[in-house]
Amino acid sequence: MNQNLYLQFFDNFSRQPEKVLIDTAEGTSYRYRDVLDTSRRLARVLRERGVTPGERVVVQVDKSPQTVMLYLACLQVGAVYLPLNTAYTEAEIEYFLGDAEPRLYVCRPADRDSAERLAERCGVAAVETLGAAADGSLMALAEAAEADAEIAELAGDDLAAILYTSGTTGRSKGAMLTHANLSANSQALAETWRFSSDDHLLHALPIFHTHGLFVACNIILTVGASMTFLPKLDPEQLITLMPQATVLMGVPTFYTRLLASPRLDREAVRNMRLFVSGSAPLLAETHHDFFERTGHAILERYGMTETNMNTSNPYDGERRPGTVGFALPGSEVRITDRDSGTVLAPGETGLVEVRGPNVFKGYWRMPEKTAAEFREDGFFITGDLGVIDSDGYLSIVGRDKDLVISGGYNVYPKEIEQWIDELPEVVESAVIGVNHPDLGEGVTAAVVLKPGATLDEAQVLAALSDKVARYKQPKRVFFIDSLPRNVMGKVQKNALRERYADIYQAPAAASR
Ligand code: MCA
Ligand code: AMP
Repeated sequence: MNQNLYLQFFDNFSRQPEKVLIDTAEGTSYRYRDVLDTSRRLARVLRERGVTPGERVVVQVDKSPQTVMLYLACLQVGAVYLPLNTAYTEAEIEYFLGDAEPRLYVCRPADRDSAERLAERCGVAAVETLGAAADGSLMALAEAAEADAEIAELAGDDLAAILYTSGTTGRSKGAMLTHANLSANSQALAETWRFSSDDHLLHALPIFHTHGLFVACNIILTVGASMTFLPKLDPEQLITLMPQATVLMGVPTFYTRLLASPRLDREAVRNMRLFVSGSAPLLAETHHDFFERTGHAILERYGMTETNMNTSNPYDGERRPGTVGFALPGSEVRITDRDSGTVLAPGETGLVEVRGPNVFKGYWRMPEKTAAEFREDGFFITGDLGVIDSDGYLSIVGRDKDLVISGGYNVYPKEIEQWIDELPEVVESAVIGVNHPDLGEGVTAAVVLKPGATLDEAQVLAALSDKVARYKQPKRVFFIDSLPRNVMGKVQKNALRERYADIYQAPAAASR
């Protein structure tokens, strides 16, 4: 049987062709039949460009309904969809192109020249462009192409997507997600969160990561619902649109910014049935404040690029602030001892490990890294620290991995430290996440200079500007005489976090 994820969505296109699938704040709407037609034309273009099953299509474009059509076309022809954060710099993209060896690279129209340069350097055969206003060479080709209805025959284990996640050491790793992974997870979520074709989602997340693409779009496509695509978070716009919607998905910053608006009240949310939060810890305080103001208990869930979604608070039943709920249907979660690997009892804190059809196939061309993160019995070691209480609720209490999560985006300190350490004036540096009222954690650097060297904050930031995406760059840089170390010589990042704990709390410093 053909296990292509595309087939999980396909019935909705024939069942309800006239229904709107995606609309925009500007008033443009795309019915199921429009999306099907354009995605089939794009499928033809992909095939004409020589994209065959298993080949990668790298996509770094602004959010638009056409991006979803391209994603569907990739699924249809069996290509591996590889979205990239639009904030990535040329230096970052070059690595991804070289590592993934895509057949086609789709970029923003304004990036065409640099994309062609990069493609040539990395041996990528074809470059096309796609703009947020449905402009660019790809859509022009699609308009001229015949619709292609052939659906690639695939096994569940075949790759649907690769998403790069940075690592605690060295190079970024491409997480290989299969058709079966994405299919199982969107079905489990649709069931757990009681999605139906009557739902209308407010979609203000980016669509180059798991949250906005697989959690949000795949659920909508699975149940035949609809969504409003918004280019980015604008809390006032969300509040204005809530009366026409039923569900919102966001990172915690969505909810703190919504709460900052006096317009958020019970009347504004009267038509909404569900608010979901994930990608970073939601403060219990935010959960309580939101409940006070709206009468809605935000439903917090926990996931990872490698595993899709693992756990969720219940739809019916108590949504406990500060917890991420229970394993999704078909998935398992356990807590193990960090050193011995033995399974721990409820109430004991240890490593969070997960197993299930949602868990990825491995890292692209990195079998050893993949093997190192799985137990022999198939559990994946997430690198998060957690505890399961006596009622079965999981809480994420920390991270074993050195990771900062800023506004829902992951930043691996090592990557930033390496660039700072390359500066001739610098002896060493440590990058940490410090409590930030808007972003949860603010990327912060502590830098030790060579004796007699001079360097200021602006110079460090300028040196990073073309190296790493803006959201990864420190919000503040501090200079210190030496980094605090334990007896083993390991940098004590906790001590640094304490030292700088208040820097983003003062109103002036909190500004971005
Ligand atoms: C933007 N900026 C940021 C961030 N976003 N800085 C640090 N962290 C961020 N997250 C910077 C920009 O570079 C810019 O800097 C300035 O802030 C304003 O940019 P703007 O685009 O206007 O930002 P914004 O609209 O205020 O965005 C903040 C945001 C956004 C709404 C929190 O980052 C966002 O939508 N985050 C969601 C991320 C996400 O989808 N994560 C899911 C990953 P300057 O002005 O200096 O140039 S998937 C995942 O984690 C797993 C699987 C899971 O469980 O979901
Ligand atoms: P990513 O690698 O971008 O997919 O980010 C995954 C990481 O985000 C997880 O390993 C967790 O550390 C974190 N995360 C996601 N959801 C939550 C949540 N609800 N609470 C705490 N941490 C979360």
